[in-house]
Amino acid sequence: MEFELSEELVAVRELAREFAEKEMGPTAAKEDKEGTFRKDLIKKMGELGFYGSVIPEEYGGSGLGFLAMVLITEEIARVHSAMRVAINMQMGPSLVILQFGTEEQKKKWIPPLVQGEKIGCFAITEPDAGSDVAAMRTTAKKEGDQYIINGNKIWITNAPVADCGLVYAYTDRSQKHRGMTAFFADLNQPGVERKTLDALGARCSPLGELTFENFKVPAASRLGNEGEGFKICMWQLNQTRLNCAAGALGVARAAKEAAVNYANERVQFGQKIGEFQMNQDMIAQMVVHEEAARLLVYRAAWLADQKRPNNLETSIGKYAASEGAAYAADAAMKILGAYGYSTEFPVERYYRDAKSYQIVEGATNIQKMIIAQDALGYRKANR
Ligand code: GRA
Repeated sequence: MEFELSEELVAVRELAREFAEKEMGPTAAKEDKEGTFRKDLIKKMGELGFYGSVIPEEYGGSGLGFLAMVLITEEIARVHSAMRVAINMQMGPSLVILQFGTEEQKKKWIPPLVQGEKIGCFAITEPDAGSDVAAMRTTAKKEGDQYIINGNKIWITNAPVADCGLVYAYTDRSQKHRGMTAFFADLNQPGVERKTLDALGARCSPLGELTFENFKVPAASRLGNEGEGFKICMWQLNQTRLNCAAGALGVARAAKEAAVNYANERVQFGQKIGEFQMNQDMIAQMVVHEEAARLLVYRAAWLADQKRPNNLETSIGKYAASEGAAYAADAAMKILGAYGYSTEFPVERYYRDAKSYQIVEGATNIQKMIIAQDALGYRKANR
C-alpha cells in the first residue's frame, strides 16, 4: 500500500493551498458576511485548472484525476468553504456530459465550464423531492424537436447566477424512476425564473429556486436516452458527493487548526488551556475523525482513478468527513468559547459551513442507509 502522494499531486495541492491562502483568506470573512459572489475568483480557479483535473486534455482539462480534485477541494474549503462549492458546480456537470453526452455536447459545454467562463449548476431537488429524488414532479414534454419543461427546483446552488445546468425531469411519470430524463440546458433563455434564497452557511455560494414555465429546450440538449435520467442522476451524485466529502475535510482541518492554535495561546487558571485534559479529549477526537475521514476519502478518489466502482466508499467517506467536520467545528467552538461564538473570528463560519455537509449531496442518514443496506446485503452500493 502506497501512502505517498506523487510529486505532481503534492505540487497541485501546494498551488491550491497558496491560492486559497493568498486570494481567498484575507477576504473570506467579509464576503461571507455580505454574501458576495466572486465570479472573478471562479474564473481564476478555472484558469488554474481547479475544475479540470477529472477532465481529459482534449476538453480543456488536465486529466490529473479524482485524487487531485480531492486535494484541491480540501485546500479551498479549508480557507473558504463556499468557494469549494464552485468546484462542484463546474466539475459535476462537466463529468456528466463527458460520461453521457454526445461529442457535440462535450465540445460545446465542457471547455467553458472547466475554464470557469460559464457558470454551471445541477437542478435535482424540489420542494417535495429532497432525499427522495424519484419523487420529483418536474416534467419534460416532447414537442417536435424540442422539450417543454415545467416545474420548480429549490435549494439549487448557483440558481441565481448559472448560465447553464443539468436539469432532471420526468418524460414519463407512469414509468416511475425509469421515466426520468436528463438535460443539459442553456438557462439564459425564456421560461426560467430565478429566486435567491438565504442560508446559514456557504453564504458566498448563491442559492435559490429555478422555476421552469414552458421552458423550451432543444431535443439536442437531452443527455442520454429518455428514461435514463435517474441512472444518470445517481451516477452524478456519486461524483459530486466525493467533492463534498473533500470539502468537509477542509472545514474539519480549519476548525482543528483554530482550536489547536487557540489552546496553545490562551491561558486560564495559570496554564495554557491545551493542558486541560477535557480540551485534549476534544483535540484528539478532532485529529482522529479528520485523519480517518481523509484516508477514506482518498481511497474513494483512488478507486475512481483506477476506474473501479466506488459508490460505497464515497458514501463511507462522505459520512465520515461531514460528521468529522461537524464534530470539529462544534468542539472548536467549545474550546474557543466566546471567541468561537463571536462573528469577529472564523470558527463560527466553520460551524455554519460544517452543517451544510451533513445535508448536501445525500444527507448523513442517506449515506448511512446506503452503507447499511450494502452491509446487510439488501442493496449493493457498487452496481
Ligand atoms: O433496478 P433499476 O433499474 O430500477 O435501478 C435502480 C437502481 O439500481 C434504481 O436506480 C438504480 N440506482 C443506481 N444506479 C447506479 C440506485 N442507485 C444507483 C447508483 N448509485 N448507481 C432505483 O434504485 P433505488 O435504490 O430503489 O432508488 P431510491 O431508493 O429511489 O433512491 C436511492 C437514494 C435514496 C440513494 C437516492 O435517491 C439518493 O441518493 N438520494 C439523495 C439525494 C441527494 O443526494 N441529493 C443531492 C441534491 S444536490 C446537492 O445537494 C447539491 C450540493 C452542492 C454542493 O454542496 O456541492
